[in-house]
Amino acid sequence: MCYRITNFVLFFIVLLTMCSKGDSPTGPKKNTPGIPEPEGWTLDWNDEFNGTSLDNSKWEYEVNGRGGGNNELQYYTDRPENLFIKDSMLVIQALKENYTGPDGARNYTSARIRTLNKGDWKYGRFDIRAKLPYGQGIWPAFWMLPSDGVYGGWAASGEIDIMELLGQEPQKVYGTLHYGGQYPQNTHTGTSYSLKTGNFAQDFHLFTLEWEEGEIRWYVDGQHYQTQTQWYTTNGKFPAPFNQRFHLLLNLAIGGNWPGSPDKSTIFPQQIVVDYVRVFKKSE
Ligand SMILES: [Ca+2]
Repeated sequence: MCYRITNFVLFFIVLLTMCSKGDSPTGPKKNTPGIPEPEGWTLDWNDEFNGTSLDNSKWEYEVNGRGGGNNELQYYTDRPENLFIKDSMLVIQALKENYTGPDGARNYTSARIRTLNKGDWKYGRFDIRAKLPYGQGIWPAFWMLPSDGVYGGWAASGEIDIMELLGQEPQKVYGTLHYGGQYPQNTHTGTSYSLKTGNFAQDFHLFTLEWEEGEIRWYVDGQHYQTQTQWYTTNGKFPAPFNQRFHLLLNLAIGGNWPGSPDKSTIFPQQIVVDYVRVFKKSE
């Protein structure tokens, strides 16, 4: 009897502990338990990349050789050569190789993934811990596009760039908003953050975007470097277009209008290594 009571009490303690982590012990596990939450924010979605392959319930590959609207040189594939999970890290790998697909022949391959209709958020905090590639013509990006496009074609419905880096300046990252009218009536505003020593290819860094109604903030390693509160769209009132659902994109572009092409100095392969992607909602 005594033994059974002890067991019963133990069972309740275990049950209470499990419940206090926010997951029902029998229900579906939405998030990885034990993820630390920044003050004022509650975990809503995350990928720690603990599996053996990309989680298709969270991500979708974008396979094409169309150049991303920027005359980029890569063919994005869904092959393990270009994207794999290793040591609880997501690796997006750009290769210099001849590759031919339905969109034609390209001299580089890479990968681009998104959370469209699997992870879509209006407001939130987005944390991405990653090590970035380097070299002339190398262009990694963590960014967001509108999931519904209610204000019209790019960039009337907006674009939020959490982090972009040009590999020829591997110590500097950019945070940018694109908005205004549909191309070519669009505009953009943003700024950059530079490391005082070293570069983003040498070690992991935390890239954070905090998006609230009427205000968007950018951080690197918890250091705030930009706030934007002014934008517009020709097809809606402020805070449009940044008052609708957006989804995440991670990609490693090669070449294109902004970075220019790789040259003899560029070393391949190049990798983005992502430790985790975590999305938080403002705590009630
Ligand atoms: Ca991880």
